[in-house]
Amino acid sequence: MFCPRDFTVFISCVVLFIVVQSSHGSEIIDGKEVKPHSLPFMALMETPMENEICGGVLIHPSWVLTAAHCAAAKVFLGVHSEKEKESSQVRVVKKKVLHPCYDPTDKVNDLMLVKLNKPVKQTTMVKWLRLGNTAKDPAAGTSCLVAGWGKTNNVARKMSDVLKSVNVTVIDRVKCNSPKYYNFRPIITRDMICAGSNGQNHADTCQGDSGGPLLCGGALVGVTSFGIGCGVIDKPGVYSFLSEKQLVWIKKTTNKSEI
Ligand code: 4AZ
Repeated sequence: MFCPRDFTVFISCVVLFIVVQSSHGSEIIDGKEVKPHSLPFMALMETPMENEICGGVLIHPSWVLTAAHCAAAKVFLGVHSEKEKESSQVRVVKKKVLHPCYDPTDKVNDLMLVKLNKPVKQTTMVKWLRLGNTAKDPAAGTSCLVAGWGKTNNVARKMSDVLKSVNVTVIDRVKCNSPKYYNFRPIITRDMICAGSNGQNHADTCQGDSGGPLLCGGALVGVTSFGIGCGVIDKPGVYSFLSEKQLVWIKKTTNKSEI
């Protein structure tokens, strides 16, 4: 006997199959593997239970900038393949400095500075990225680069083994707060940047990419923070913007010798 429930199960399977197929071969979301060590400031961060990862940006021999919601314990520098991370420069988190105004509910100021137990050695594979003194808020439509070892599609449980990157397009804050987009849940503030699809692709960051960089014209402009799902056109990735006041906080914190 034909049951309507069987039909629902059949349709769900077809939809799932199409979703899996359409995202097959897509990386970060819709990106590609980077040339090994072409982003030598990229940090791979592991949580205490080793069950989650985050990205980070080396901005000083002893400091990594990441997201406040990342529970980092171990930091790997000079990694391309996650499987081979133990042969990179491995450091332990000596101190975590959360942004003083970080609020996990509103997701504002999702930034953290991590002090390493020992400075890194600068090599061809490990280099720190110097921050500028002035913030540049990228205009809507600007193409910026994001990178990470995070999930490559919505249904995958696994993270990517190799470092991947994709270009995302900056979306106007008014549009990003509009009903079709985030609808002010949460409010996309001036200290956040929305960036995603160019209209043709599903370019995005995903789980595991948090804490990694948003680079516009080669300059560090933001840090991967959150999003609803991954690769959903009207739910773009949201990045903590390195505004002037955030740059002041970073400079002040990393210049303090007693930390
Ligand atoms: C996360 O959980 C995450 N699609 C990062 C970025 C995005 C979603 C989730 C953006 O780390």
